[in-house]
Amino acid sequence: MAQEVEKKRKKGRTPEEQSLDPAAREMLIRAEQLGLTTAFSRADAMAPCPIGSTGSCCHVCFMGPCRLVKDGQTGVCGATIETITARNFARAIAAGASAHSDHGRDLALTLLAVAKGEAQGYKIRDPFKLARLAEELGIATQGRPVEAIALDVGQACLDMFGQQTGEVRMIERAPAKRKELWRKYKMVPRGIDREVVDVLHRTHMGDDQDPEHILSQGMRAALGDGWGGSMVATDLSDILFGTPSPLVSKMNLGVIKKDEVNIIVHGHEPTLSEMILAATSDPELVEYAKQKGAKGINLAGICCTSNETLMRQGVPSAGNFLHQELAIMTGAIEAMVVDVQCIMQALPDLAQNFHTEVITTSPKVKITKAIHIEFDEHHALDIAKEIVRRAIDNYPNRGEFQIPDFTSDVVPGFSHEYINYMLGGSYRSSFRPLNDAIMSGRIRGVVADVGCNNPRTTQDATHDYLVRELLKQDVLLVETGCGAIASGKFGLLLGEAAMEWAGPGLREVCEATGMPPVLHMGSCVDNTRILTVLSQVVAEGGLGDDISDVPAVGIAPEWMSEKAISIATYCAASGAYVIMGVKNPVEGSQEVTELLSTGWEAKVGGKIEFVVEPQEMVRRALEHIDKKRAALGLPAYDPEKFGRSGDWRMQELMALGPAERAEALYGQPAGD
Ligand code: BF8
Repeated sequence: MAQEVEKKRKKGRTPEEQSLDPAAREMLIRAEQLGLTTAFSRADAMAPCPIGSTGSCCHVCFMGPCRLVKDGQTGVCGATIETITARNFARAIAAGASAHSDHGRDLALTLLAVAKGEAQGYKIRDPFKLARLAEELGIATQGRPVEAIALDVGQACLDMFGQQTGEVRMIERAPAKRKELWRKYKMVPRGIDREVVDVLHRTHMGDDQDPEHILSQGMRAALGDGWGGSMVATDLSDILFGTPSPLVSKMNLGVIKKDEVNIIVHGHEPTLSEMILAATSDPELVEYAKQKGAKGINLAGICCTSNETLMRQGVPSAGNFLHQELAIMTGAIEAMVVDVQCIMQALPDLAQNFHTEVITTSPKVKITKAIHIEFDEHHALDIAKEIVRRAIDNYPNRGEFQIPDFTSDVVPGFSHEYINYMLGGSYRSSFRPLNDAIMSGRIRGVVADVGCNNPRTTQDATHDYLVRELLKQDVLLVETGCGAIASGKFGLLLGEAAMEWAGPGLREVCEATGMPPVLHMGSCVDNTRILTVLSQVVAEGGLGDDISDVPAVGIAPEWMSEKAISIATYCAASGAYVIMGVKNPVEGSQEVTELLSTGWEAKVGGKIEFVVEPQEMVRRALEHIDKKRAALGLPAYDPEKFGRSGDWRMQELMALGPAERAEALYGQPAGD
């Protein structure tokens, strides 16, 4: 069999080259044995378009598309390579910001429906967060029923999308200096939708043709995502489904159960998946599953839907973006229920080889050959039950299956509220201990490892490399999206990772607080939690007076989506240094490449650089962190200075004989 597989593999990579994950490798071998394609094999078979991939193809009008391949060449209208690459990049920001922000809008509509008593099965799980947000938005809370506050908050959030003038309210969370800078450059979003429309307008044929000017509006639209749509999504999800705090769960394809009805929720919005979760524990449906010969109903997630249900309810994660086909490939999935974003069109065709039903649910997303059961929050629980019943009915149709026996324990659930509480305790919750640890050099700096998988790289390999190397350098890691799932699959979202990987100073902090050295902060919309943490760290004092002063870096090493471009842009516009892997989408223009890096750094203090080599990503991240430490007048990072306390120290001491131990502890041998 192995030889046959080898013969079939014409020029593609081996499973070891395609993924770092042993569960994925097992499924990739199965795919070859069954003669099925995956995103991995399709990526191997199809080289990226050499013109489009560098941002050099202009298709904003129908005199073209114009493909610029020679120095000095222009499009039919005279558009230069600089204008074309900048326009393409800005349009990607607009699309990414739209996807994130629409997610936020749907949650505002759900909150309004809940407030009016029209959303079946939902309730407000975090009324305290609702009250805090209400106060922030200038909405009265004293003596008012929760529903009345929710109605006003939902409406205020919804209004931010269609607002035409003024400033999106959430930017008030940013440090004062940052807001001044945004105001100076007219970059404060006036309304979430408005800035996206502005990008689409000005990149239409014959409008804005100055790359710097186009990209400046790109930043404005992205800020409308990060400090607008996505921030609304995070806050309202917490209010409706609970603000995360640490819990224990499992990750990887081994969470699929051989003797239960397996349902995978995949996509992004928690509104549907939370109801499916409720339906899977309905006693009648559990009994129905047993009648069909299953031991129960097992729910697992993929992609950011997984992050949403994992962070709040501990629902196990079957994996990240590139696991969606591999989960179906097990042959043990009765239903894959999807909503929006990051859903491969290949799923329904692949599912035809098994008994799996792919069920689309969003009014915005239909896929040919998938079953469409449209979701509506007014009848959410009934629809969720219908879907679960359908999956149970499908259980007897299951044929031969193969579930990789790989899972890892994980501890996710680090909302910014919990990090605040964890560091300071309930009586003095604050970011002071984190600031102190960074200022003393115990923690060298912070890196956010975020973003997707991309089949053009080895799945998870760069995420994994970065995390381990940066931990060794006493860098605290925060993670979201598919990057967090990559770390989870390799056992890095656990306190034990500090003992194994963290440098001496970081290990001391982890031992003292009990926190893991890699904090899973949620889905991609929850990158806003990172913005909030950075703003609160600045407010706490000692690490400068703007986000751009903090020794912190964002890295999206395996990115692939337009949402990743929007996130990178709002982080840079907020003052962060962002490294993106895989490839440079504006490679066609050196000028625009520099504009995004040195140009933006001079203007807003943050920048985007495209770096393919993982070692170079680490080098640049550390260099930036050390540069920011020096600018703040903090002591230079010195790994020798810390690590002389805590469990690690205890282990060292216990390994010594009694006399040496006494000498190490008290400076003199016992009995002297
Ligand atoms: O929003 S990290 S592959 S799942 S785009 Fe998609 Fe990328 Fe995963 Fe979540 Ni984010």
